[in-house]
Amino acid sequence: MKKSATIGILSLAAAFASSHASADELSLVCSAEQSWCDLMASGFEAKTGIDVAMVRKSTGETLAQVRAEAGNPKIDVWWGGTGDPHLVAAEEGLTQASGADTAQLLDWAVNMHTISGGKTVGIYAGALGIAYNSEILAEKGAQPPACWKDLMNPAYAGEIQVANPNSSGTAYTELATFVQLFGEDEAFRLLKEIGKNVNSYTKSGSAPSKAAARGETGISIGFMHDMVKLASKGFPLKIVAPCEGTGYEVGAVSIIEGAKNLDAAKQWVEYALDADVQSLAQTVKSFQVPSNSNAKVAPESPDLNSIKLIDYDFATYGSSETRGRLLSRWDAEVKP
Ligand code: S7P
Repeated sequence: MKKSATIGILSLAAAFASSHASADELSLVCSAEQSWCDLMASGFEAKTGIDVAMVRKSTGETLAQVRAEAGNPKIDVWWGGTGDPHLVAAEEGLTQASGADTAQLLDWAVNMHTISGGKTVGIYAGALGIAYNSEILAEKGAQPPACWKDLMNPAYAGEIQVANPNSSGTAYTELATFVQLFGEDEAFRLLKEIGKNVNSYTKSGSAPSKAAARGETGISIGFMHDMVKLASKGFPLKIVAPCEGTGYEVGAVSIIEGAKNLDAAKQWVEYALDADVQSLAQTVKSFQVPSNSNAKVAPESPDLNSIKLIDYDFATYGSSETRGRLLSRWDAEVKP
């Protein structure tokens, strides 16, 4: 055989091999905190012998990737991140039924499974809140906020940080929460007013509270469990459950439509819903409430029963039309 033909066959074989990944691999995008992502991936590898290739991405960014790769996905499983974009992916046919066993799961986790026709399922929950750096506000002589509407106070000029809802599931939860609490037009008016005090719209939802902890900004909006994690490390961060009430997330896991490692992906979903696996989250200071009713809840986890939570409408705010419309409006009216 001529040398050029041999090279051709070898490269065809290599191309075939790369498009038919072996059964002991799993390609994962993780939208939770890096330390929890790493713990989950290494635990799965140890348990199953399946190699996990993982990247960490924010929730909105992951949805954009899954949309861009529709028909030829590079990802098998999307684990973590707020549930609304997982529901959007399900509605758009970008994810598939996982056959998840929901028998031990709490109602809010099963709800995601039901709404999506079995294409996503809840793995944890957490409430949205406000954090402030007590040293910074004291230096400025500013009173701490107690309500969402307090964030319009000119005393906080340049002191508020929050993520961009296009890339961040956390910030989309905030946008959807405002619309559900105040009505759409009033929500956008408030977000625009608060925007006058915002110093930066970050890509990732947990970045603002990290910045507040380090003293780079006075106030952040984000998930309370991320704030608790930082406060438990000794940062001067105080956490506020807003007086008007607040929204919450149900973090989710989904298998991508056309996943090349479907069997491994289904094993991941089973693993992610396991009570013992979920109980390990607190060892890396991830303090969300686990979805398996037999998993251990960390003493540090914000108690969702004692926070004034809205009845978050996941079917509506996790729909492709509503998310797209609210993000376009945010771009037109709030984005600097
Ligand atoms: O840090 C954990 C967490 O708050 O991050 C997820 C979040 O959606 C991912 O960050 P983005 O806001 O950047 O998308 C939450 O699901 C999770 O609780």
